[in-house]
This record gives sequence, structure tokens and C-alpha cells, in this order.
Amino acid sequence: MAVINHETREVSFKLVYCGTPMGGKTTNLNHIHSRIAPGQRGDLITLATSGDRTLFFDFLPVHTMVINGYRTKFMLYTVPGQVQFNATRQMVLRGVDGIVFVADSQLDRMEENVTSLHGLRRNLEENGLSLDTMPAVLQLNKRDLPAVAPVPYLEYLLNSGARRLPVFQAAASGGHNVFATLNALAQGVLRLFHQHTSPPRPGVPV
Ligand SMILES: Nc1nc2c(ncn2[C@@H]2O[C@H](COP(=O)(O)OP(=O)(O)OP(=O)(O)O)[C@@H](O)[C@H]2O)c(=O)[nH]1
Ligand SMILES: [Mg+2]
Repeated sequence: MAVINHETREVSFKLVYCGTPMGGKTTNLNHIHSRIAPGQRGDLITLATSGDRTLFFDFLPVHTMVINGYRTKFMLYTVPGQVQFNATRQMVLRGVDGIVFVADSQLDRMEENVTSLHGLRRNLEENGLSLDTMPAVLQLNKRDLPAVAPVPYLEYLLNSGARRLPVFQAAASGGHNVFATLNALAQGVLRLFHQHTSPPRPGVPV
């Protein structure tokens, strides 16, 4: 849930990259960190890794525009993809404002994609949230690799819920569509925030 600090005149939103083990969540944050000027972001904090596996989470704060005198900040997190770290995923998801689900497009990763998505839905439900209503986008990553599943098949498996999520085909290791994914989610989160904070217009029933 957005955190508003009236003293520092800041609004911050929590965006969490979830998804398939080794799907490219940390790679998204690495790319964002490498392309944003240091004055507009904090340090990328990676808490505990083994090889390139995330064992706890990654965290990157990104400052964006000033709206109505309030500086807007997006706190980007990744969760660990490995099945055994579900308690950590649940903890990182607390207070989430928006989700990127990073799927691995490789044909031999379909079962892991589906399992991971089910786990995310369950974790969100336990927090009283749902992918069918909250700001969320689906990133089909690793499109640069040769043995990838066709997009319609991935959509059939991962995006046939009550609501169709915006989809981005990406290759995060080369940066392709990493910012498009982030921008779409940021816009969704801001749109919802303004809907909830705008005063009702005269004559419009609430
Ligand atoms: N070819 C290719 N490799 C990628 C891409 N994105 C990530 N990788 C590679 O996939 C591996 C796993 O990427 P990570 O970003 O660590 O994946 P993760 O989702 O954070 O993994 P966990 O934290 O263990 O869940 C690394 O070797 C990356 O370099 C991509 O778009 N294309
Ligand atoms: Mg990771």
C-alpha cells in the first residue's frame, strides 16, 4: 500500500518482481540500476545470494517525478524464485502495490512457470489481494533464446485468468523491454492511487 510521508513530502510505492525460479527477476533490477542516473536512484541492495540465486531479496529505490509537490518513489523488490523460500516471498509481498510476474519463455520451463504463478496467487490471497484486481503485468522473458514457447501458448497457460494482464516480451539480460515493463506497472499503480485519492467530482455518485 502506498506510503505517504507528509513531512518529507514523499509518496512511495512498492513494486515486486515475482516469478519462475531463474526467470530473470534480478536481471531486470540490475538493468534498471545500470541505466538510471545515480541521482535518481539509490543503491541496488542484494540480500544474500548463492551463485546468482537470490536467497532473500533484492531492493532498488527509484525516484521519479514530483506530483502536486510530492516526490514519487518506487521501491523495487525481487523475491527468491526457489520453491523452498515461500515464507520470504510472503514477507516481501506484504504491502505490495504492484506486481511484475517474470516468466521464463523456455519450453522446458512451463511447469515451473505455472507452479510459480499459482504460488503467487495463493500468497496474494493470504494478504487479501488478487492478481485479478491489483496493478500487475506479465513479462515473458528470455525471448532471445532459441527454444522458447510461442507467445499464445504462454498466454494460454499464464494469462487466461479473470483479467488479462498487459504482456511484455522481454530479454532482460540485454535490457529489451525492461523499462517498458516497469513503466506499464508504474502507470497502473499511479492510476489506481489517483483514483483513490482524487476527491469525488460534484454530481458523481460515489
Ligand atoms: N539469455 C537470457 N538469459 C537471461 C535473461 N534474463 C536472465 N537471464 C539469465 O538467467 C539467469 C537467472 O537470472 P536471474 O535474474 O538471476 O533470475 P532470478 O529470477 O532472479 O532467479 P532467482 O532469484 O533464483 O529466482 C542468469 O544467468 C541470467 O543472466 C534473458 O532475457 N535472456
Ligand atoms: Mg534473483
